[in-house]
Amino acid sequence: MNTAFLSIGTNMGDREAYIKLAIASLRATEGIEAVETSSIYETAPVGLTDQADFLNIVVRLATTLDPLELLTVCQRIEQELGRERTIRWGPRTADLDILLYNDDVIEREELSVPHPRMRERAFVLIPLTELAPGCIDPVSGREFRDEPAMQEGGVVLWGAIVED
Ligand code: GSY
Repeated sequence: MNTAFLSIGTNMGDREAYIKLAIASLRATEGIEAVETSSIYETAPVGLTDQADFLNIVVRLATTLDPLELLTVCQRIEQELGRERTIRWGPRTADLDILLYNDDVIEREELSVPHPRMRERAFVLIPLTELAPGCIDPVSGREFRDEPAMQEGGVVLWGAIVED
């Protein structure tokens, strides 16, 4: 069994509903055996700042899927939830990024793991370290909770996932 962490972000429409749908879709996927969720955080947009605030969470998966199969699942869920890749860094119904896959370091055209920008993103680091406080960066060997970006503002606890 493999352990993977994903980041899920949304800043369009009913943001909580999109997060719940993404999780339900992960749970219904063959080869994903367990899904644990962080709290939901409301986060100021990073990159293109003139857009609505995001809801972000991180999920931990137990999975038999390999990294590229998991990438395909993430892309399928983004499509199911109506994501259109119009503006780079722009608003989206749901964005699912693979952050970590075991302690693997993957550099392929389609996929880089650990996610190349995760160390600079408080909206990733804060929910990740809530779920896995001692989680270690397989590249640097340092704990993610020691990253300077953990101290940035703009990330506010919004609530827990309430199962329907
Ligand atoms: O890469 C994820 C999409 N995204 C986000 C996000 O999920 N949250 C915040 N706060 N800013 C973001 N900018 C982009 S692009």
